[in-house]
Amino acid sequence: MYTIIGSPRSRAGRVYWAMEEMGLDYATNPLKPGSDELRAFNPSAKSPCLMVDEDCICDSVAIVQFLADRHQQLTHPAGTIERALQDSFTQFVCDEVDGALWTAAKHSFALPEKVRVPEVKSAARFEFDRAMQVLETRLGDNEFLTGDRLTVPDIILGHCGLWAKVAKFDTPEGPVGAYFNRLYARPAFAKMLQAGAEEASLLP
Ligand SMILES: N[C@@H](CCC(=O)N[C@@H](CS)C(=O)NCC(=O)O)C(=O)O
Repeated sequence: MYTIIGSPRSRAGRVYWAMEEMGLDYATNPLKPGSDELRAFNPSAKSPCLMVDEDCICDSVAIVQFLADRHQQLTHPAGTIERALQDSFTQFVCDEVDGALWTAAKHSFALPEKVRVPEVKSAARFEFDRAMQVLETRLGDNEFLTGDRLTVPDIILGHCGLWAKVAKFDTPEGPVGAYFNRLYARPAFAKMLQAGAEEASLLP
């Protein structure tokens, strides 16, 4: 019923992780970002996409929130204040955390070399550090972003934390570091990492 299109070592990892958290069955098709095969599913040739029978959904946040709504897990119900606060966290993570990491990635390798502006990367680090400070304030004493249970923005942010490690961005210690460690300790997160490691071992 579900096929994840995209490598677990891309933003598709968020979908793998969410599927594992929810105990859902899925098939995989780890197409490469930018490939013509992926463009057949998403005109932007970006991953992830999710096939739901014959329908194709693009964008990691849309996919994870769709799964959460459909299976009534990892989310507060639509139309509640709790859900509005949850969505506010999701937007914060996309704008300020993913945005900073993606800007650095685009100007490191994702854009064609001739249009890259390497100086932009220091601004991206500045934005990331500032977002981590805001995160510390917004997280407060909560175990997860919206309180005591994992919801969609935790998945998106936890994946960004992993991405930050790989990109050698510093994540703070203290409450934010402890929060990320709680996410990394989850068995479903480990399953996502395992899928990525298995895929890497298959590469030529
Ligand atoms: N907002 C999208 C971003 C998707 C995206 O940029 N994916 C990257 C891989 S992590 C990609 O496919 N990049 C290829 C490109 O930019 O050409 C999402 O969260 O799914």
